[in-house]
Amino acid sequence: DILIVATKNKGKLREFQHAFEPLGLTVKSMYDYPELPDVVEDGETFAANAFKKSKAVGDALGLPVLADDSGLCVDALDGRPGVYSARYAGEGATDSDNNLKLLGELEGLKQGEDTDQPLLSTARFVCTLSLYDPSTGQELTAEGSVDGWITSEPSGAGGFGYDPLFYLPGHEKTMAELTLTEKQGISHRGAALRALTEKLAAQGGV
Ligand code: ITT
Ligand code: NA
Repeated sequence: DILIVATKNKGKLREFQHAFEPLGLTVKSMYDYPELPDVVEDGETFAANAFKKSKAVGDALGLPVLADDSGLCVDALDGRPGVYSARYAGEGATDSDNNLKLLGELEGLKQGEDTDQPLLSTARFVCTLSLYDPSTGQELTAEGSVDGWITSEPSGAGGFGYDPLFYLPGHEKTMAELTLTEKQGISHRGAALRALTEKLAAQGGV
């Protein structure tokens, strides 16, 4: 069986493959459907953007589609970058551009404070999943989050996006220092996937 995930993000894709391939599902992404146009993500919430993606791709293919909208909410920045996490440093920004932008903003706030303190602000990763079935028009959603700190000392080569800057005090590691299996056990995406699986089981399958 296949599972279509409406994503072009290779880091997300690796995590979905890691979660679903042991269950015998082949994960397809937008790289398998290059003819489909990009979905405009102009929603104000993760849930709105996740549904825009699952619905546009599900309707275009006539098959059930899973979409993920996620991001980083930093307390010292009143929740930014939030739904703008992918393009925080501008349209076409790389993960490294976004990480530099985040450190720049937080270092800017720190002036006059304890400048040796590497933990700059509390933060949380949020993930909303949307599973849409065009044959019934039904949508299932699930959300997950994980709390941590933004550190001025990036570390780790795993994960993607803001993971090297996201410090988990309970593990004394950044998210980028975790294996895929460890990250799945802790992360916003892992939590959202478990919540979605429970909802699916409760209603007896897709
Ligand atoms: P798709 O829409 O194609 O899925 P995207 O990267 O544009 O890919 P989003 O709009 O959901 O996806 O943006 C999410 C951004 O939030 C992502 O680019 C990362 O910068 C960040 N992010 C989300 N999950 C993350 C994670 O597990 N670790 C680190 N950063 C993450
Ligand atoms: Na988005």
